[in-house]
Amino acid sequence: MKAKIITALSTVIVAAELALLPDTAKAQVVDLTGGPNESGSINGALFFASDQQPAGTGFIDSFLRVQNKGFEQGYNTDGGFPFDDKHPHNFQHSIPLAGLAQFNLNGIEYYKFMLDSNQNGPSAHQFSLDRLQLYTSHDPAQTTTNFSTDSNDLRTLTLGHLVYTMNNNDGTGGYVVMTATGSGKFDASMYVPVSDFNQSDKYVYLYMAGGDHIRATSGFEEWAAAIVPEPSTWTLMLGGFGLFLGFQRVRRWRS
Ligand SMILES: [Ca+2]
Ligand SMILES: [Ca+2]
Repeated sequence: MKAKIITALSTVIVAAELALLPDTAKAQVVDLTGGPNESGSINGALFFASDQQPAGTGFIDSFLRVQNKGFEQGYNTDGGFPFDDKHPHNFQHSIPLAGLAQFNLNGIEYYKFMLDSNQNGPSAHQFSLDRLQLYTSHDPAQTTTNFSTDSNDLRTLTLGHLVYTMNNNDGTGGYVVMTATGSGKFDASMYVPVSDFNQSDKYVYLYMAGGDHIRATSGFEEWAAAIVPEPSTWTLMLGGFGLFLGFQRVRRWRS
């Protein structure tokens, strides 16, 4: 009897482990629409549902804004606005690799990128992140619109070293679905292993597309990266701390 229970139990455990193994045969779909605790991974990148609200509309320090109806695509570059990426360059620009903050999750170092999506109407406030590629390059202003739908050639968007790809260029394969409400509210965060990035390159490009599985609607989708605070910010913070300590000392001396 006991042996039977153990056998049954180990079958369950193996089945659960198998369910966790990446299934290369079919598309990996990460569905984040179930609530703030949803997560999943595709090709080594981790995706989490988010309802983080940095500071309301207009306060997200975005490096890429993309907007169109139906299908939309874009990437960040200082060289122009090749696809559906939005003017001006304040919100669509290069990002230095050295400026990205690192996060350790289960012993692995990651860079973090956050997506604020905005959808309504037929999309029912959902967004499908259908294509995602990251590149590093020594040049902050590369441009190309030579974007092949040939799923065998992932390097046709020639922006430097390919760091990460979620799926094929034609949008088949893995994708992420998220609840996309509120401008100024992040809907998903993504962690990409630091070891994937070519550290001898200076800049990071992020290419995204949506609309393959759910029509792109409404306002723009915008991306921000978790960055290391600027030295001037640290100076201000430490300066403030110094003032506070000085103030405490004066108070103690007076009392
Ligand atoms: Ca949003
Ligand atoms: Ca939208």
